[in-house]
Amino acid sequence: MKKFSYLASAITCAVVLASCGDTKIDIKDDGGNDVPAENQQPSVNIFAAQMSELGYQDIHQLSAVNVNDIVTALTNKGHSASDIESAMYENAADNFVEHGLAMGTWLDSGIGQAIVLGRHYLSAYDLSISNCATGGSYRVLSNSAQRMLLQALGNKQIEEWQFSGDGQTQLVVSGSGVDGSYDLQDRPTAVLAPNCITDTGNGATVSIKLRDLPEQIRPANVNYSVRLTLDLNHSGEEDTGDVRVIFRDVASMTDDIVDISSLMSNLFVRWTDGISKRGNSNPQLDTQFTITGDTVEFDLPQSLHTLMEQFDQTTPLFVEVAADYLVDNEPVFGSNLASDDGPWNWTNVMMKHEDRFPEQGYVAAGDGVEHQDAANDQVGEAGWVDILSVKVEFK
Ligand SMILES: [Ca+2]
Ligand SMILES: [Ca+2]
Repeated sequence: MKKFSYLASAITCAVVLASCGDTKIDIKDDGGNDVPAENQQPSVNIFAAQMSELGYQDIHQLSAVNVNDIVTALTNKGHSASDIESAMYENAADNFVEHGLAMGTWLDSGIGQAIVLGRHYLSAYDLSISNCATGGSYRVLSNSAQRMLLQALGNKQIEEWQFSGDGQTQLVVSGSGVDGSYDLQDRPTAVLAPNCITDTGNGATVSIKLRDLPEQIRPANVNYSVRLTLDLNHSGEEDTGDVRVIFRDVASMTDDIVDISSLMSNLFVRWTDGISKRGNSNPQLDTQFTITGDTVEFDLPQSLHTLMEQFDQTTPLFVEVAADYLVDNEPVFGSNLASDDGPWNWTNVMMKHEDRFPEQGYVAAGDGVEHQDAANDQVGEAGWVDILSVKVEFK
């Protein structure tokens, strides 16, 4: 059973979703919602104390063997695996970039491998099979310019990787499962590929019930979006290793009226901390969804992306729904009825109507739990954005 290991240090990262030019997509995250929860571990310094007791002084000098010694000693003293994990992380260095390694997506195109370096996490991908990727995320326990101690999120194994190269344009990695010579990429397209493993058989559906999902919208007048953010690495913030699913209208300069069921849903993968990349540069990252009444249900199989293998009932998540209205009034249109909720009966139309669940931070997904959100607690008047419930069901 995993536990939540929230960062003790709040890192406010302004998250900007890259605009891609071909659409009016303009979904700007406010970093203010991303403050990590308080670290709740009971014994912050147990790792450091044990380290010292065993004669180790500097976490940056520890090897994987040293760390395993310390973990074994703590286990023998009766500390739980989750406490040790928290304590270990608490002691980990917060200096990934300070050692001169550029964050971002690194690619060894010769052997088909990519590494996405974030502030506290990295994801490693095998791209040797064309049009798909396998991989996993690691927590950075300690690092220096030449070496890094990592813990795999999946099997919790601790690994020690060595680095050489200038760390800005070139990175040579050894001692890892992804040894190679990497170049820093301008664009992260390499990792925007579906999971090579398609028969995992697992995955989840996420149902988001709104007070009044409109039947039709006019995309020229509103940016409408439903966003699901999964903290797959349990860091308590949005960073490398996380994904986001966005259901949104595709802009059009025309005055077209479109059915809500014609909107798009895509998986977005981080190419480094702070920046999300539109996932649908690979159409295989389009996510399936179903509209039933006022509910949007996303189908999220693990085959969608290798990072989705981390999605389970302990995964922290939040949902945001927004209707950013660009005009100050809009009469009833299309198949909508005057009695439906809509801009024709709001006092203030031209604003960003918005709701979030939970109101702050994250909630653990659960399995089959219908998380309730208050009605009418949205910013603005739009029932279109008012979340009533969120439910995750694993298959
Ligand atoms: Ca995270
Ligand atoms: Ca609500």
